[in-house]
Amino acid sequence: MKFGTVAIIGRSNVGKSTLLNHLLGEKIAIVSSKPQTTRTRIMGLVHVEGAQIAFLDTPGLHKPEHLLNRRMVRTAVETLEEADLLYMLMEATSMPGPGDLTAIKYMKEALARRSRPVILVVTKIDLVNRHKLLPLLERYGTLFAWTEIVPVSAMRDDNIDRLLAVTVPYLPSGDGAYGDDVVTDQTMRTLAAEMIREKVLQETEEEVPHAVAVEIDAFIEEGKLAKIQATILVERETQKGILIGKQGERLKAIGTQARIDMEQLFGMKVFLELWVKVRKSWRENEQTLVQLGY
Ligand SMILES: Nc1nc2c(ncn2[C@@H]2O[C@H](COP(=O)(O)OP(=O)(O)OP(=O)(O)O)[C@@H](O)[C@H]2O)c(=O)[nH]1
Ligand SMILES: [Mg+2]
Repeated sequence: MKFGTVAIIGRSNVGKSTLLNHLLGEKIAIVSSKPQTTRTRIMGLVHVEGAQIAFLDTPGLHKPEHLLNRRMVRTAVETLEEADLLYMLMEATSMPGPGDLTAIKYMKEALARRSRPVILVVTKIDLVNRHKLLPLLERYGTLFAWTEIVPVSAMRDDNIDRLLAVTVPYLPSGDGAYGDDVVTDQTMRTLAAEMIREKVLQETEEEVPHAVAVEIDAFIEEGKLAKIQATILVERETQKGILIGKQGERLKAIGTQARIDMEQLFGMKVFLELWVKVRKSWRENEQTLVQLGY
């Protein structure tokens, strides 16, 4: 039996959370086209023949501007330090950029302290022609002595099984640390908050997505019904106005979409109430960040 932890790392937006969800076959990490979507470490457990693998999704490695972002990068680096095996993700849509090189720098620092196998996962191959992929893989190959290079498309579930098969031999021997029915370490409260935040990210632009956090005020289960009350925090009055929208339309759309997703994931009926509150500069406030689980 093999058991180990695999850190999924890389710059923002390369497809880390999408890969985690498709490795699991279940959506536990939120995804968006905006950078810095993931703010915490998210564990997803995969049980395969002869092995249990704890995948650890991480925030994208980026230049941090706020205390929140410094804590996000710290979370990613800590995960990088702890995991048994690393997946470094880079996109097939472009040659290596400054963000990728920064991610490699963090990785090398961690490996200097403790060497581990690193699999380069080249993501989003559905977006490029086959003949463009080869030179790209060659170029990525020169960046580091990767243990393996596996091109994938998480969105199309292309090569995900192969990635799993390639991974198992590099895991340490040992019994699985979790029960067969464990899928994630995320609580229902956290999943609910994240689903709301995902809809906010999809519905807003520019600085708004980054200035938003979601707090669950109440989560009451009554049989097959969950009554959830949540507050969306923003940093300014103008952002509050944008989130609420004309006659509350945008907030209503966010609530409806989040509720539909929650009902699907939780397998229960959901009654969701949302509020929007301004909390100035919450991204710089240590106490608020801890409270929010960042
Ligand atoms: N076409 C295509 N798009 C993908 C694929 N994987 C991810 N994406 C898209 O890439 C964007 C970023 O995906 P995420 O999974 O949120 O990326 P991430 O690396 O977790 O981003 P952060 O959490 O911000 O660091 C989203 O718009 C995804 O839909 C893929 O295999 N193919
Ligand atoms: Mg992510």
